[in-house]
Amino acid sequence: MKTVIITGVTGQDGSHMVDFLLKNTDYNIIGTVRRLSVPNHQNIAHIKDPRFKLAHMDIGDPQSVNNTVQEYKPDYFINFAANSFVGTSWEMPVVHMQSNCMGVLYQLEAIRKFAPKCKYYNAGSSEEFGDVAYVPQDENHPLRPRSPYGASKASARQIVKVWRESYGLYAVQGWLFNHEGTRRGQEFVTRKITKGVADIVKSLGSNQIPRPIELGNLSAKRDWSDAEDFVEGVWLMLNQNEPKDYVLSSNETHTVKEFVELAFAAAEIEGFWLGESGTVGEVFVHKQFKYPLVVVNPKFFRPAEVDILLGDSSKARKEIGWSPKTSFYRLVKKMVSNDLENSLDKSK
Ligand code: F7E
Repeated sequence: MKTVIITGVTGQDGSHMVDFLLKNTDYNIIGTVRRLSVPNHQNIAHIKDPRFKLAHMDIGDPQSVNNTVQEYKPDYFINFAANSFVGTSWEMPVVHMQSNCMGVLYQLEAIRKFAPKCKYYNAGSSEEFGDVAYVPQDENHPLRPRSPYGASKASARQIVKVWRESYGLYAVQGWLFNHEGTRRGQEFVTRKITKGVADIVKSLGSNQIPRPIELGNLSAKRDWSDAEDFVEGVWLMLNQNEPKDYVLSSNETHTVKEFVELAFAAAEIEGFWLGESGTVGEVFVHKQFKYPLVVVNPKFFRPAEVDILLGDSSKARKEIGWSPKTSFYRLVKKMVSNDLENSLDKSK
């Protein structure tokens, strides 16, 4: 029986990867978690399959990484653990570089020494493309990161490449464009909006004036997909004849503003925009009651923004047979419905 190690298993991508592998393979899965005084296992609480086990490992500690790889001698190692929030990477650049880049180096060294046949995947990001040179971005786009987070992922990419070419390891790093879902952390803009919409529905239902959602740059354009579709793409990337890096994306781009409009529409709330577009005075207002539903707070602006991301995943579609199944519209609807259900549950 083959063994897969997955880091970041309590997060969105790691937990979906466990679900995917339990459903589609008969492999044993070791999900690594670092010790926390208050662990958050919400995303894996539903998993009862005995093939899934947790092990303690800290990606910042090379000794613990070595021990884990030595003990389990995995056939696959999927690294989803990261400091993944771009916004805080300016506040804590060192920790981003340490976990997102040095962490990868420790893992590759452990694999080289103790499990050289192991297939390795590191989560790369469209943030590596940064202030883009052309649209849409494909595998040939230069690395031009705009954030410490993007720089850490671009550096990790070089390490993966060097270890692959120097030691013949099967090591890949896909460029994953934004991917979201019901397990998305609440600081990311999509979940912040869908959770905010659910809170507003609840307030309106109890005749209270709703608290508006405070956002930053409404004009940013992102290529959003469903995280559940992406874990399948990662698995396909890990199972080619030759190790190759691919872009995974929906090949559509939408503004944060469009996400807001669709999310309110999914909750059957009608609103309209007031104020000059692209300014801090811009506000989304309830059509009937005129309450502000979304306002701009400059606190959420970033020191340097990636204005547009739009992927071209045609190579992955052609060569590994991957394509996303969930449309942008369905993704927004699914996230809003989930947050509406959660907020109804809590009010019972
Ligand atoms: O921001 C704008 C913000 O934080 C998306 C991570 O998974 O995808 C993700 O990174 C856009 C940006 O994701 C708010 O300025 C406006 O332009 O949801 P986000 P991200 O930075 O694109 C990539 C591919 C990764 O690899 C990352 O790990 O939305 N925006 N207002 C806001 N963003 C946030 N978070 N909060 C706001 O209030």
